[in-house]
Amino acid sequence: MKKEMRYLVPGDYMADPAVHVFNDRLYIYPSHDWESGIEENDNGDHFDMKDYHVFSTDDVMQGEIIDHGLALQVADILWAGRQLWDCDVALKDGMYYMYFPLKDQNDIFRIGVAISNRPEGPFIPLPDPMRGSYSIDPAIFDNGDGEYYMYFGGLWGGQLQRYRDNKALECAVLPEGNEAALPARVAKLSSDMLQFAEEPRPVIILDEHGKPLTAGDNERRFFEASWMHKYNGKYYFSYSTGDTHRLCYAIGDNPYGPFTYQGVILTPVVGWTTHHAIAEFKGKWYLFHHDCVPSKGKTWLRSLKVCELEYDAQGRIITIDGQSSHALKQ
Ligand code: FUB
Repeated sequence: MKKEMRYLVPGDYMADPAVHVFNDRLYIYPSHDWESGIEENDNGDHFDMKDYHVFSTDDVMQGEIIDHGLALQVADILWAGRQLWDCDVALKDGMYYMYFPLKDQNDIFRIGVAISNRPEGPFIPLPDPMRGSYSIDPAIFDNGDGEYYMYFGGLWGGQLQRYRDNKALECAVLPEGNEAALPARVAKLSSDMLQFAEEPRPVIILDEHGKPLTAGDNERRFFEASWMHKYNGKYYFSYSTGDTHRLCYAIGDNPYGPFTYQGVILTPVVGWTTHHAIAEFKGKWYLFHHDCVPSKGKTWLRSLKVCELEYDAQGRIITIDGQSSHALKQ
C-alpha cells in the first residue's frame, strides 16, 4: 500500500529510529549519519557515527519536530573505539536509560548504558559496557509489569556470526542453506537496568509449519534491527532481512517467543539498510524508518521518515510500499 510519508529531520541525516512515548510526548532516538569519507564496504565501516541527537513532537504527521541537541558522543565514552550505531531508551522510576552499540578499542561491538533524568538527555555513560554484551541494535521492550527486555544482534558488520551460545568463536561462522538461521537475542534486564539479568536467549522465528527459519531463507530470516511491540495482547517481533532489504514481523505469546513469521511490513526502500520502530501515539499507529532518497542513494546518508501503520481485522500488519516516499511531505 502507498502511504503519505513525512521526512522528520530534513536538514540533517538521521537513521535507525527508536521511538517511545514519555510523559505524553513522542521521543525519537535515531543514529546520526554524516559524511565521514570512509569507503562503503560489507563491514559497515562507512557508518562511522560519532554522536546522537534526540527529537520530540506532540503531532507526528504535522507538528514541529524539536531537536534537543547533543545527547551523547563517542568522545565522552571511556571505553570507546568507534561507530555509535542504533540506540534505544527506556524509562524506569523517573530515570532514562540509553543503550548504545559501540566498537571498543579492539574493534568489537559491545553495548553501553548511559543515564539521564530527562528523556532528551544529555545522557551520562557508564565507564564500562554491559557485562556479556555483544553485537548491535539494542531495542528495549517495557512489558508493563516491571520487567524490561533487550532484543539485539545483527549479521555481517554487526558481528553476530562471531558468537554461539553467548561465547565468542575462534572464527566467525555464517550458517547457509538449510541450516538454522542465526537468531536475534533477547535478555531480561536487571532491576537496576544496567546489566543482563540472565544469559541472552535466541529469538526463534518459525515458519508456517512450525519449523525454524533457515539461513537460506533470506527473504524472511532475521538479519538486524530488532523491534518489539504489543498489539491486542500479542507480541510482535519485527526486524530487517538485511541483504533482501525488507522489514518483516513474527507474532508470539510472550516476550521470549517462539514467534511465527507473518509477513512484510515495508518493502525495500531506496538505500541498502532498512530499520524501523513501531509506536502508538494519540490513538494511531506509526512506522518510523529511513531511506536514502534525499541523499540521492548514498547508503550511509539516511533520512528519517514516518507514515501511519494499519492492521487488518485479524491483527495482520498491512504491507507498506517502501517506495511511496515520493509523496514527500516536510
Ligand atoms: O546504522 C548502522 C546500522 O545500519 C544499524 O545498526 C543497522 O540496523 C543498519 O540500519
